Amino acid sequence: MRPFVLSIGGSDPSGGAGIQADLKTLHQHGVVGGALVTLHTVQNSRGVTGVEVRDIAREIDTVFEDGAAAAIKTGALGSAANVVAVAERLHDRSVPLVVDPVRASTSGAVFLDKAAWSTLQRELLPLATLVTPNCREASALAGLDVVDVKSARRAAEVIAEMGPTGVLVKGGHLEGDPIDVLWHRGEIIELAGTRIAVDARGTGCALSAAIAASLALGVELPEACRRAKAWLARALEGAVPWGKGRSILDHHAPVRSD
Ligand code: PXL
Repeated sequence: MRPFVLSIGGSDPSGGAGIQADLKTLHQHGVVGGALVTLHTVQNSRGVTGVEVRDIAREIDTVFEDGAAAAIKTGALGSAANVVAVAERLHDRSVPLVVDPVRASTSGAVFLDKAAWSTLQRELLPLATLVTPNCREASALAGLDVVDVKSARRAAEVIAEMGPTGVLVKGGHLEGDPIDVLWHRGEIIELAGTRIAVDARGTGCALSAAIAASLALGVELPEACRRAKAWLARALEGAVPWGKGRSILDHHAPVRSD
């Protein structure tokens, strides 16, 4: 039976990021996706121009009183209350939890204010199987500037002290070919990639959803990260230039286990 994976995040009506990207990614990876909307964005390929946050506590309860998830992924949570609502209900660490610590859109719309960001750091990160910050988010979490692989490694170690089982500092915003740094159970693994010169939205959403899908299917964390990164490269290569701004990933890109 296909496992159920729940994405908890924001809605992007134009289909590039957020729960829409997650659902397509989950489906492509062969799991059954569910999606719980924390906030609505007003958004197109050129950026986010509005954010409307919702309360999600009752919706999480209603989903989980009925059935279980084999993995959970969080994206933009919108408020400290939503962070707490998730943390209070996900303290069962036997279910893999992938936390994409989304703080703001590339275009600058804020999804978590300063207080909510601290709440996420304090309440949710210790519960995570994996947290997937980009360089900016890793810098904010670790309190140091992530500018190269060396500082990314250091940031991963500092974030690991907050309690997650794994930390993936994504190197997409660094110079040169993107090297992601994975800290897992005390070990650091560098995941090398080739830069693909495509400007697409929702790469972090798709990567973390792909990892959550693999974890739900029983793949070990380092291998889940490797497969997700390789799939994301193919999704970038086939990205669809829709609208006047940044492209939409090819969520139909083939998933491979080699
Ligand atoms: O890529 C981060 C992100 C996550 N979730 C939603 C978004 C964005 C970026 O714009 O809109 C809903």
